[in-house]
Amino acid sequence: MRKSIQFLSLLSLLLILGCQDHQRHTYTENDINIIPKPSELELRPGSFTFNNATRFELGGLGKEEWVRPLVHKFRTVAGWDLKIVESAPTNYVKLVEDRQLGEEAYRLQVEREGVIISAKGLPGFLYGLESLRQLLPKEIESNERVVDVSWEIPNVTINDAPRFKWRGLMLDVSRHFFGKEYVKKTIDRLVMLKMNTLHLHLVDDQGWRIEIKKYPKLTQIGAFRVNREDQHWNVRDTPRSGEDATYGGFYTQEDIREIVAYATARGITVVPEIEMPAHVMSALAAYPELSCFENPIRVPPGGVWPITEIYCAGKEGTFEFLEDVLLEVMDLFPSQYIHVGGDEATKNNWKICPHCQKRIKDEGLKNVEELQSYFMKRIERFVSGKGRTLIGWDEILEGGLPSGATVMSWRGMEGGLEASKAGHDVIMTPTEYCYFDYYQGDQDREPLAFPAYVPLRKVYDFEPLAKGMDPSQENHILGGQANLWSEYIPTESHSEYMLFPRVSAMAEVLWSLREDRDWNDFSRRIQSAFGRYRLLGINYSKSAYQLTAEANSKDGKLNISLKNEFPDPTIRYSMNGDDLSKEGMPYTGPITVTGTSTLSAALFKEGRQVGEPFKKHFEYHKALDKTPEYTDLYHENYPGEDKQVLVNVLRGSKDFHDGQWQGWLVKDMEVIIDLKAEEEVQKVVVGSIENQGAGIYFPKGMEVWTSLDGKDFDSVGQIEREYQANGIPELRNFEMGFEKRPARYIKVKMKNLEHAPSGGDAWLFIDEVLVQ
Ligand code: TNX
Repeated sequence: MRKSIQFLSLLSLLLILGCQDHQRHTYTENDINIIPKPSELELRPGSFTFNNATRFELGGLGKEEWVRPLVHKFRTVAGWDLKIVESAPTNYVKLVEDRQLGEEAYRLQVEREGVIISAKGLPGFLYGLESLRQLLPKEIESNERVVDVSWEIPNVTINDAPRFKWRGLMLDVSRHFFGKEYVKKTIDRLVMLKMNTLHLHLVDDQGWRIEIKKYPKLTQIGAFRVNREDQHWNVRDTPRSGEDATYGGFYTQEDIREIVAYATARGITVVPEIEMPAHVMSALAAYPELSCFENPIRVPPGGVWPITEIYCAGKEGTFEFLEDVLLEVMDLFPSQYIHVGGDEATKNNWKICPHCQKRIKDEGLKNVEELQSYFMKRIERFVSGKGRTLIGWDEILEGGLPSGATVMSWRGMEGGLEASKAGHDVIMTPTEYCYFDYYQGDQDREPLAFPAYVPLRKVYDFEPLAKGMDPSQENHILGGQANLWSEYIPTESHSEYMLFPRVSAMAEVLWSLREDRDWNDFSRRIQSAFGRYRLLGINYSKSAYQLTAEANSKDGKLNISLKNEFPDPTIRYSMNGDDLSKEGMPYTGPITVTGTSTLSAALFKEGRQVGEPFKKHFEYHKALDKTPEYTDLYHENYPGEDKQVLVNVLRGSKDFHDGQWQGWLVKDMEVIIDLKAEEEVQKVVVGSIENQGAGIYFPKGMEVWTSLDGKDFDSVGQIEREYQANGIPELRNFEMGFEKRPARYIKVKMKNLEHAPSGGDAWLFIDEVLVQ
């Protein structure tokens, strides 16, 4: 009896195993979602399945820490304690040294017996392990036990190596400070994406973030500012006298050593940036003697523009200070490259400073541009004298580039083209593809950001080699980098939101072969990666799921087309607020909106709504498609997308570049609209935007007139409005109601504030004049 039970249970075990074997996956290329895409991948039939007897064989390489993260993951998700052993004849993950492979290359072979990763050393082994991790089911990223998952991976051979050797991310830890734990977390994520450079922007006006033993006030004073986090970056009140500077932080030298060691063990180089000669008000607040006129200044709590408080280029003391600082920095950072900024210096002080003028004379320089060049060349000599290589932003080209300098090209690709032609190395970081402080979705739906637009697709379209480069220039392009400036990014979760998923697109641009770049294929892989990011607790952005609308009006009717960046989107829409998942109609082509209504729409995947829904209200009115006549034409930079833009029913968004806005600088907006026939009118509504940080202000008044003949106009009302400080971009309607009256012509005037309270000329922006 007993025997037969045993026999039965053995039978059922075999059956279960047999079934499992049966249920084994048949994989296709579409099941492989590695980002960045490997340069060579062969998929073979069959698979390997991890179980609690799988062993790691390191072949005497002795680098247990390389595989520890994966061992740890299996302990978490499966409860296994996978062993590291001398030799595992079967059921193995083996690391095998292969001296023939390139510095960062690896080979990953998966067979029924196990996995073999070959590389020359670090970081190839890590990259192989990262690809292995991405072959595993996404649940491997879970931080709790998971059941019903078979840890099976397809049989593949991957031969992989990067296209570019500089695959960078810059974190601006000055405008907002991010602690060392976040930096280490970010390093882990860069390794996951096979990126290899972390550039830390350690110095800027709003905070000095690295302890320098010889100059303790840099962090005692320079690392803290008064707290104005409740105000828009560009309109923050300056510190009041006696007010404590409480907001900020810095890395001690111990912290820096910890970060650098952590990065080095993961194949990542940390490149420090010590800004000069501008973006250094934090240093001048601590040591005013380093400036031309030694004005006592405080660390500014927000944006400063233009930046006129800069280091004095005449005093020897400035150079002594900078050399001392750089010595400590070079001692902490083994990086070959030392970044010294060089951007955005307004040299007004240099023009009138006796020290600077003397320097200009003594050195036979022509002007302050050449003085900046002198400054950077002198620092370059110091840095290269210590065996390191200087990097600067592309402004270091102005007035003569220091020999031996590497250029980070940010104002487009031109700086990089010029520098590479002159035989200098270049890292490409043009704003329009690489600035992750810019919006990645609709400005009305996104958290406040720098007012420009770099969606996921745009990052993916980045190409570091410019057209027209010859092969020798191409060889000077070391790679590219994403820059996360942090003026608008106060928290870690917000930083993650701005980084992901755009940094994954950047990783692929910089690693994968140019001919493999395929948006449709990436779309599939990135959406699969979202599942991993979720399990990893990364606050990634879902903005790529947003719908964008394009509209045109014709013969008094609006046609709206809806789009999404990902291919073949399933979109449902409804008019007037119906529940999209129940009553939503499938979107098949442009929707005609014939009267006042609200359009809602959303993207659906496998029957479920993904991303935020899209919602727009269209208010029909009597001026639709009429032609406004302007007293003073709008500014040539802001004409709107066509002549009818003020009366096309389409409203502007907070993106004042979206084509729906017309702008007037200092001047008022005054238009006359001919309704083409006598109509009963009783209200005029005018849409405006305020973005004080960008110099755009609500009107200071409004007046409306009506007329029957276009000659005699009756004023029907007038409003005056006081200026109010306003920290955030805001849309607002200005309304004028009056007793119903017949009219054919409507005249509307919106008064420009003319002069911004902070100085400078004021913009007035209008998107629509509604006549009701
Ligand atoms: C320009 S890029 C800057 C930064 C700002 C950034 C905002 C560069 C060298 N300078 O100081 O943070 O724009 O996007």
